[in-house]
This record gives sequence, structure tokens and C-alpha cells, in this order.
Amino acid sequence: MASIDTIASRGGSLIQLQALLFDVDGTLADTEPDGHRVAFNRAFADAGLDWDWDVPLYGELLAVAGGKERIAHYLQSRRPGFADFGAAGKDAFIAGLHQRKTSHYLDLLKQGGIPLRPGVERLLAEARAGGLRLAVATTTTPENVEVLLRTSLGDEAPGWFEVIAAGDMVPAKKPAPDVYEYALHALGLPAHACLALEDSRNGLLSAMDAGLRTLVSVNDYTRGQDFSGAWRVVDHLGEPDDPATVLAGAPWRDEPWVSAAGLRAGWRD
Ligand code: XBP
Ligand code: MG
Repeated sequence: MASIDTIASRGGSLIQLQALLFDVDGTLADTEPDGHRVAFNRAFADAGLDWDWDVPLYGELLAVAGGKERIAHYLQSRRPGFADFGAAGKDAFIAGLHQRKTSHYLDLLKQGGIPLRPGVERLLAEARAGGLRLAVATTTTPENVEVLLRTSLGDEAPGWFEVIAAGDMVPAKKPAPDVYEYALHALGLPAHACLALEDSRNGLLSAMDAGLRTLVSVNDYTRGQDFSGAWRVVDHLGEPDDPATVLAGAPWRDEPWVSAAGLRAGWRD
């Protein structure tokens, strides 16, 4: 009798869907361009820097996951002559800017200005009611996740997720697989029993490299990216009064939105 992993590795149907692993920025919530980007610019202004990450430039900088990594990339690619890092040096300068940015971002979350994407609250409720386990796998700073969940879904929401794998908890950020591997290990589940929900190519590559099927819901920044290998690509997760469109992958089996029942039923597709 072959082992479950052997059957699963052959695409066998013995493995049922057991968990949903959610990306955060662009997947759970529309955090760009009016969230992180605005927070970065406020931190630059606080520091007396004339840096302004407008919407188009930020779209280019989003190719680099991680706020500190994004600032370092901007310095290297757009401000090569900048050297005013102070006595503590470049890394401390970047870390200080990023801490300031995170503070502004948390303020924006607490002011309620960053909406959940369509279908997210409904899918989370269906998953919990149907016994699907939940996890987060994100590049953003852990505190950002906690506050986003509390301000948008209530104080109990962080507890719905068995693991919140985020930011510097792993050595390498997306597109490296580290954060998904961390979440799978914490869940104690094989990749074949889990679905990753993402919004970007970086996120898709990270999840796929960890062996996960991935459902991508695009947004204005990621719509034109290459999502080859995704299990399904949709414009958003959809609602009964706001049907979603399948952009790539298997057509809808039943209702035109991403549902826990539909994901379970279609898991063998
Ligand atoms: C998107 C990211 C993050 C955010 C900024 O994360 O790349 O870096 O842009 O957050 P996700 P930090 O994996 O959820 O799409 O400044 O805290 O990094
Ligand atoms: Mg994302």
C-alpha cells in the first residue's frame, strides 16, 4: 500500500484540502497604494527626506518584498549617491526609517482606512464553519497582521489563524519559499493538503516553491504579472452580489465566487 505522501505526490485524491494559507497585502486587504506607500512617504517626511514614492514608482518598487529591503533597493537603484546615514550606519538608518513607517501604517489601520478585499470575510467564516484550518504567510511585519485582523475582523480574529508566519520570522522573504515552509511546519501538514491564496508573482513563486497549489486574486498592481503555474487566477474572491471572474484555471463548478465548499469539491481537479 503506497503511503499518503506517495499517493499525493502522484496527484492522488487521497489528500483532502485541510488548510488555507493566506497572504496578507493585496490578498486579505487592499493595503496598496493607500496603505504602506502612504506610510513610507510619511516616514520619509518625518526624516526630512525629499523622497516621494508615487503610485507608479511604488509599483516598480513592489518587485522587492519587504519594507526594509525595498528601502535598500530604492537607495541602491535610485539614490546611489545618498550617504547621509549618520554615525550608526546604513542598516540602522534603514531600520529606523522602517520602524517609523510601521508606526504610520498602524495608525492608518487604526483609522480604518484599509478595506478587506471582497469575499475575504465570507471565506474565512465558511472555512471556520467547515473545519478548514487557517494560517497566514506574509512578508509584512507581524504587528501589521495582528492590527489589520483586529481592526477589520475583531479582536478574536488573530486567534482564528493557527500560525501567523510573517516578515523577519524567516531568513528569506518572498519569492523564497521560507515563509510558506514555516507555516506548513507549524501546521504539521503536507503541502498537498493546503491551498495558498496570493495576489502577486512573488507570492505565487514562494508558495509554489514550497509545493503549494495557489489561487491568485489579482489587483491593480499585479494584474499584468505572469501567474504561470497558479491553480486558478481570479479577479477577486467574489460575493453572491459581486461574482468573481476566473482569469485562468478551471472554470467555476458551482457558484461564481471562491467558497470553502467549492474549494473542497474542486480539490481533485
Ligand atoms: C507584501 C510586502 C510587504 C509590504 C510592506 O507582503 O512585500 O513588505 O509591502 O510591509 P505580502 P513591511 O507577502 O503580505 O504580500 O514594510 O512590513 O515589509
Ligand atoms: Mg501580497
